[in-house]
Amino acid sequence: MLLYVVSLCFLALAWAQDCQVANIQVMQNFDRTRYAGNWYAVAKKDPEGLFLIDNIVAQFTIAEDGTMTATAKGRVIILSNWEMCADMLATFEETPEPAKFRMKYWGVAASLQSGNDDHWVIDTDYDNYAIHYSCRLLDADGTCLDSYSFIFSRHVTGLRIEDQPVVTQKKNELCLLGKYRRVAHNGFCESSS
Ligand code: RTL
Repeated sequence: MLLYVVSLCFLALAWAQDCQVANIQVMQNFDRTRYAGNWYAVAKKDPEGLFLIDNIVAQFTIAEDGTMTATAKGRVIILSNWEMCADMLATFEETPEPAKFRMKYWGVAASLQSGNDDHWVIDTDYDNYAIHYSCRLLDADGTCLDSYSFIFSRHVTGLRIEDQPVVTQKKNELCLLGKYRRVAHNGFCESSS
């Protein structure tokens, strides 16, 4: 009997997790003014290709007219062995859902990557943690073929113990549990700021 109940629970969990991008729950009543300010990336799931490596700090700004922009820094390696601190800029376009944006981004140096990605805020308490998600490529079955995601903290030291369970749960809901790597902060990008 117990075994039956346990297997039913697992089945229910598997059902709940269909990994369809269209079914991903984002932050309800997202308040961008509370989201503004500095966020340290403490963990990330990488997309295909070149990406920010570590020392990643994002700063979001809300203008008087409500538009959101951001800057980001992070260590990158370009041309296969040239290490530098990437200085990035971004503008955000709204969508009908307040926590879902389109992000146009580019590097201050022209040699850096530019692009246009989804920028979804999955969950945040505004004061400690935020979970970001971006799917770059949708598969024919509605799941994501190429995604990246950041776990942001207001604290460079990482997530508070009490925020870890909810972050783990959200990673799981994104079907990305086990795919994140810790993001180190050792001051690499601080001299150029
Ligand atoms: C995040 C939020 C804040 C603004 C920006 C972001 C993403 C930056 C990316 C940069 C990639 C740079 C590369 C450079 C090497 O050429 C989501 C942190 C701009 C994705 C790969």
